[in-house]
Amino acid sequence: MKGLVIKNTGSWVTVRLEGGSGIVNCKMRGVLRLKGMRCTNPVAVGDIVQVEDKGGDAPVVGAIEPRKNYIIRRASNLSKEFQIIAANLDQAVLVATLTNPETSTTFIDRFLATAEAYQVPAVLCFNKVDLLDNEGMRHQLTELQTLYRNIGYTVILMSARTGDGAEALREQLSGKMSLLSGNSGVGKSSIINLMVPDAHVRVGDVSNTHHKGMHTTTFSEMLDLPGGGSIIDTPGVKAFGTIDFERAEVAHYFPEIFRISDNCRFNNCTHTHEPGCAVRDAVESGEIALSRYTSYLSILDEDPSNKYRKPF
Ligand SMILES: Nc1nc2c(ncn2[C@@H]2O[C@H](COP(=O)(O)OP(=O)(O)OP(=O)(O)O)[C@@H](O)[C@H]2O)c(=O)[nH]1
Ligand SMILES: [Mg+2]
Ligand SMILES: [Zn+2]
Repeated sequence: MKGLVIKNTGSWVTVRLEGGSGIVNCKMRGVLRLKGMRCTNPVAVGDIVQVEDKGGDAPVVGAIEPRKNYIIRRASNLSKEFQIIAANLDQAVLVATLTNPETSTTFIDRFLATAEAYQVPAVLCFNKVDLLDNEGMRHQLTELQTLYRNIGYTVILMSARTGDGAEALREQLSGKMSLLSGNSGVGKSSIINLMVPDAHVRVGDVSNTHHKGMHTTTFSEMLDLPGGGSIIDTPGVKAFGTIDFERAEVAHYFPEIFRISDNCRFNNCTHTHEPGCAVRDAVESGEIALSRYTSYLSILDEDPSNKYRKPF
């Protein structure tokens, strides 16, 4: 039997069988642990898998069909473990907030670079715009919106609380398989509940003292949108460690840096110290945002022992 993985709790995988033959909870089989790969979840939501029912206490997940694409992250800069966030996506939506919690531009850029590397179209969704109660913050949001739109990304501004801007997101999601990712507490589950009225997924608080989320969502789950398409809720992540980036490739995943690097004197320029570097000139003149260049450097600086070749 073949089916689509719609939920993964770690110990159990929920599969929707092909041809409307129902939903089954499956166990993972040990051999699916990838050899030599410290992957915390060999099967991800969005995977197409074979389900084998050999009459044990529960069916097991057998083979995984080759993936069209996936989004992957390392748990932190130091961790050697990685996690496939979701597979077979039409787009990856990063939910970010300027406050309660504050999403760092490094986090945003690492996510976007990963989406570029794995060829998943990325959308940036700034939630909680209702909390931007002063001119300074609204200005900051406008700047970020302009920055990312100019690079070429779709940027949506919204509030899951007031419903402002939700229509733009609804249109963006329509008919597609989308992942929602982001820090804990940015409102991923709140957005799901807005987009899928009968979803009733659990929503948590943001702590008053640290303005951080409480890691309310603990497993990934796919929900169907009323107008067609589906959306994947995921647990909030603290950091977005990149995987499988060769030093020379990193610039390819920052579209505006890559465009300008054509004009660098050396064609193997890393844009760190070389003379005649058009990228550093563009950072100086403000044509490339310093925040983007800083994120670029932060990926270059990652521990090379954390590099893996694409495992799949
Ligand atoms: N003011 C405001 N609060 C929001 C908005 N969206 C969500 N919240 C609140 O933010 C808190 C966290 O929301 P969740 O939807 O649980 O966030 P999450 O991203 O799913 O968090 P994790 O599951 O922990 O990753 C809740 O108290 C929500 O009510 C918004 O647009 N504006
Ligand atoms: Mg959640
Ligand atoms: Zn250069």
